[in-house]
Formats: sequence, C-alpha cells, structure tokens
Amino acid sequence: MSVCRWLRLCGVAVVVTAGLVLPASAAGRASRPNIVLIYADDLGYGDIGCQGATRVKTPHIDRIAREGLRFTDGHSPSATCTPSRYAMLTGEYAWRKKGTGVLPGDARLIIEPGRPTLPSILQQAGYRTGVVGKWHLGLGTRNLDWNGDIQPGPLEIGFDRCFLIPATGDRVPCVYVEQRRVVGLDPADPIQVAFGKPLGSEPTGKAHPELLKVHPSHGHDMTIVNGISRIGYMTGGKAARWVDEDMADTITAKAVEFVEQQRDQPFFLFFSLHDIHVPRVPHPRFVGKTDMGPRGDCIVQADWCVGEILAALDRLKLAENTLVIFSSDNGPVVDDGYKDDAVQKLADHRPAGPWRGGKYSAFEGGTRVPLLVRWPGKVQPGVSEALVCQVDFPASLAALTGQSWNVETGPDSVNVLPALLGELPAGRDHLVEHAGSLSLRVGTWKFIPAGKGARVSANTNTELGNAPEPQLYDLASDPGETTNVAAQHPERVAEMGRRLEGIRSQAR
Ligand code: NG6
Ligand code: CA
Repeated sequence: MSVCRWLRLCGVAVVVTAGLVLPASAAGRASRPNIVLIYADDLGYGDIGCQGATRVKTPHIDRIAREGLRFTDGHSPSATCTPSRYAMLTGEYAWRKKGTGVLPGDARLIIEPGRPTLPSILQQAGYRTGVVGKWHLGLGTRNLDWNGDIQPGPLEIGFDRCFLIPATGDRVPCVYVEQRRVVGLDPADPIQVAFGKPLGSEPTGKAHPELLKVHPSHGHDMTIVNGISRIGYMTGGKAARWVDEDMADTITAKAVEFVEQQRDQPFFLFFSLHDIHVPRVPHPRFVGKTDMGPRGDCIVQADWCVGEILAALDRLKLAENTLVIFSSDNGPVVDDGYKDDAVQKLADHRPAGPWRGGKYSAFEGGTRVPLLVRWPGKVQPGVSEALVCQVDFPASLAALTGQSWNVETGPDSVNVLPALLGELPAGRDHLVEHAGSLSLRVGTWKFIPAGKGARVSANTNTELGNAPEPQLYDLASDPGETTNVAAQHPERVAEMGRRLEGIRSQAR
C-alpha cells in the first residue's frame, strides 16, 4: 500500500509536493472548494432565527446553520465596519495602523497594493476572486477623480472582479463602481464629491427637510439622493445614482452572475451586503414583512439575498464543493442616524441576543456576531463554542488551499481551520476586541481596561462598555457582562492588562 493511501485510510489528508509526502497540518490541505463569504452589515447575533429571533424569519440563513456549523463565539475584528474589513482582508488588526477607522466616502485605498491579502492568496492558489457590494476600504489615491479610472482598488489587492458600493449606503458617492469605472456615468454630467465642506448647489437634508422621504435622527443631513440625505456632498452623476430600494436586487444579481461565470474553476466570492445598514429602505416587496419596521424588513431582504446565492449554488450543482461562510462586520445598532421606527418597533426583539452592547461597543455585542460555516460532507452540522475571529480567515483559508500565510504582514491571523471545519472544539486562546478602545478575551475571561469616554452613546444609545475603572467579566458564568469582578481578581486583571499591552506594542 502506498504511504499516501495508508495515511488517507488513517484519516490524514496528504499533500504531495515535489516527491515529498506531508501531513496536511504541515503542508496545508491543498483542497480547493469554492469559497463564498457572505458578509452582512450591522446584523446582530440575535437578529437571525437560528439565534433566537422570532419576529423576523430568516429561513435561508437558518438553512446554512442547519446544514453547517454555527459558532457561538465568532467575532468581527472590530465593532465597526472599515476596521473589521481591513483586518479580515489583511490579517492585521486594524488598530495597529493609523487611518483605518470608519472612512469617509472620498478616502484613499487603505490596503497597500502588493501586500498579501485574503483574495491575493486565493488568487495564488488558482482561484478567480470577486467582491460584490459594500467596500468601505477607500479607493484611489488622494483626490480621486470619480469620472476616470478608479484605482488602486480591489483589483490591485487581489480581486479579479468587483462591483462596489464604494463606501456605505449613507455616504456619497451614491453610485456603483464596476471594475474601475462608475456604472452608467454620463461624461456630460461629471461627479464631484466632498466631505466636510459643502459643494455645488444641490439641496441638502438640512436646508430642505421637506424633500425627504426618510429623515435623519443624527447626522446624515447633507446631499439628498433618492429622497434621502446622506453623509457628504455630491454633485453630478445623476444618471448613475443608485436607487436604494433596488440595491439588494442589483448586487445579488451581480453576485449570482459572478458565480455563474466562474463555475468552471475554483472561485472566491466576497458578497458584501448593504443590509441591514442605514438607510434602511427595502424593496417594496419586503415592506411590512415584519412588525419591526424597515430594520426588520431589511433583515428579511438580507435573508432573501442569501437565499438567492444558495439557490444559485444548488442550481449549478456547486453546493457540495463550496464552503459558505456567513457573518457580519460588527454588532447591531438600532438607531444609527435615521428615523426609521427601529427604536419604536423593537419591543422584545434582542438584536445582540444574549450579549451586552452592540455596534461601537467594547461589550461582547460589539463584535460577537453571527458566524456560520457550511461545507456539505466536510463540515459536520452542529454548534461550536470555539473562539474564532474573521481576522483568522486569511491564515485559515491559506491553510485550506495549501498556501502559506505571511505572518509579517498579517501577524494577527491565526490558522483556526480545524475549528472552522468543526474538527476541533477550540479555536484561539485569546482575542483582542476593538471598539473605540481595546479589550482582551482569554478563554471565557473578558478584560476591558479603564478608559475615558461615555458609557452610553448619545447618538445611538448603545452601551459602549467604557468605564473609569478596569472591568473583568467571567463570561462562563456571566455571559451578559453584568457583574464586574475585577476587584475579586486583581492578579488576573494585572496579568490580562500586561498581556494586552504586550500585544498592543508588538511591532508588525
Ligand atoms: C457613523 C454614522 C453611522 C454609520 C457609521 C458607519 C453618523 C452620525 N453616524 O459615523 O450612521 O454610517 O458611521 O457604519 O454619521 S459602519 O457600519 O460602516 O461602520
Ligand atoms: Ca457595519
């Protein structure tokens, strides 16, 4: 019997490289399933049926959970969008690098072309790579001209294809970018974009609230596009402007098109939903599907987007050979700047599930998000309590596809592949959680250093987790972070404080 066959019979995956036979753990598995990463925006742990939501139905998301592995301790790297995405694509905690906070819509690209990224290593492994939907990692260099070639962007950091919402739904420019061009732009009506200082003569929400169909609750009072005032100012590009109500349909069609086009070789699709970020303006067919107003209806819409991708995989007979990952870029927020009835209609719905806080928060609700992994026949359906984070995707998916991950440029990415595939019950032993400040998880202990800052956000009413004294929680007995036990465990507080400082001061 060959060594290969013997190892396989013993349950050890093998990789044959230049005559050498190495166990998978040493050489990577060199398996190349398609990878579809569906990334919701601001969707909370408790916003989906399989994690306790009852007033909104999410059958498609629940199907991924039922047919796959549901993580109860899966995290986004940060409690807001840009830093989470930066860390997930680079394997480096965003707080290590200046300028990686929530970006304005005219920011330059913050991921350096040429550095290893999640998509670039998959490209190296022979994948066709695509990103569809929200980007929010900046585009171009300084003073980007939106009317010409938009670069550098996703195509310079490892994606073969892109169809983008450049920043967020609530930030200008309110146009799509495909490959390097604004979609549908009339050259006779050039786009200009500005943040901070007004631009042009188009009405703003501040001056003309009578023109609005959705009103801001805080901020969001600048240029009006499609009856909704945004963050930032734009002029021109009228024919190219998106219609919020059609956004889910538009990006889902693009995502499905990518899957159809790439079906014959391994592909990686990063499908980055707009939902359920503000402004929450679902397509009319989803309006009223819940009793929670637009926030609930947008969850239904997000679930529909997921269902379309799963249906495409089924239709093309790709489901068996596709690793589907579903997650969210940060915890939930109820009022994030528009009067959309989310607060009034929330009642007993708990967007963060059992966790305290939400988007922007150092409490678990900031980063403990839905994380589901499905790979039929390879990942045993079930529930995992492993501590894992999206920053681990680069090292883990490199291991899956037989690539080595560059720990110099992506030092915070841990290979947790055995946990992601359900082969091991444990993932990381520790995790730095990032909101405005840093906190540290070690096992089920959670340490939040003493810090300045409001306890509750005046805008969003989120409990931010800041306190003038150190906080220590034992999540095993107190998952809701209700009882600060720092005073009872001074040594653990000191030790976790030192460890956090050590990680913080580690050079790249
Ligand atoms: C905040 C916005 C909020 C949202 C957030 C980014 C205001 C008052 N608030 O500054 O509405 O856009 O940035 O969200 O402007 S994220 O999910 O992209 O991180
Ligand atoms: Ca977000």
